[in-house]
Amino acid sequence: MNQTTLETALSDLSLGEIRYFDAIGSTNDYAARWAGEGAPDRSLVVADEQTAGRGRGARHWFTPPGSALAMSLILRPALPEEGGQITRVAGLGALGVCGALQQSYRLPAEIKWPNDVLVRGRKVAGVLAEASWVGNRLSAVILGIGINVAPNSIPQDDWVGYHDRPFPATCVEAAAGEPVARLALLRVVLAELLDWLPRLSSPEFIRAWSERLAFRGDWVQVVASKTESLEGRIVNLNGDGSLRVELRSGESKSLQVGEIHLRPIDRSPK
Ligand code: BT5
Repeated sequence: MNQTTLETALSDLSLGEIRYFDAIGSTNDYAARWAGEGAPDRSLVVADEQTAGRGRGARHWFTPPGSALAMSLILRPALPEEGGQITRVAGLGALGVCGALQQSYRLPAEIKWPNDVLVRGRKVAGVLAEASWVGNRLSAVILGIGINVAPNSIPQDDWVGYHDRPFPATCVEAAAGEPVARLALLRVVLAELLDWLPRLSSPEFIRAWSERLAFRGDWVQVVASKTESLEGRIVNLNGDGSLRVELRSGESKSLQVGEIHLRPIDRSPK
């Protein structure tokens, strides 16, 4: 992968500028800076390796060279920040990855709300949507996506970020059982995203996202912080992309994207 092969592979997509790096700290950090300097809408940052890849909060995202996809798409919102825009962009990223995995490899990809893509219960990709502000005006939303492609991209037990890894991980090659060309996969993911982008507020987008929800109808533990968690059953998505859960009391609660983690509750007989 290099600047030329990347530009050639993506030449039929309506993107802004494209910048490729052999190694970078975090593509999201670079994209936020570039957005502040006036990067055109739909500009893309891609790196072969990230040395400081980020998940939500203070978590790390593992991106060794030659085996993963790490990208950030700069989206210039047409509207000022309205409720749920960041949430929907995170959903857009997850839905784009799911669509591409289904279309290219017939993989049954699911979304662990809000931002993980799972295949058969293992995490294959993560999405990090972040707002970039100029003063109090939302200037861009940065859509970061990391996909494990080859086995090397799966974090091992001795990796620094392992201690808080709540989910077993996999990669596209292991799940599909065949070699995967990173650029071809990247192209399909971006084509899917760009296809949904104009319809982010439409009921069909919410429906498509909803249909991909992992653990729908299941009881999950919703972890909001170290000291705060509750149990609920996943009902559905609301129109703004927030997650509707039903609590044990029967009360319905809507969860917004933030520091929320879902953990399935295993109720199978031991
Ligand atoms: C995420 O956060 O899953 C969002 C990851 C977004 C990464 C992309 S790559 C391009 C762009 N630039 C960035 O700097 N970031 C974005 P979260 O739900 O907080 O999950 C993070 C947790 O996933 C970590 O604490 C680990 O437990 C685990 N993890 C880290 N790397 C992983 C990997 N490669 N595969 C599977 N799990 C991983």
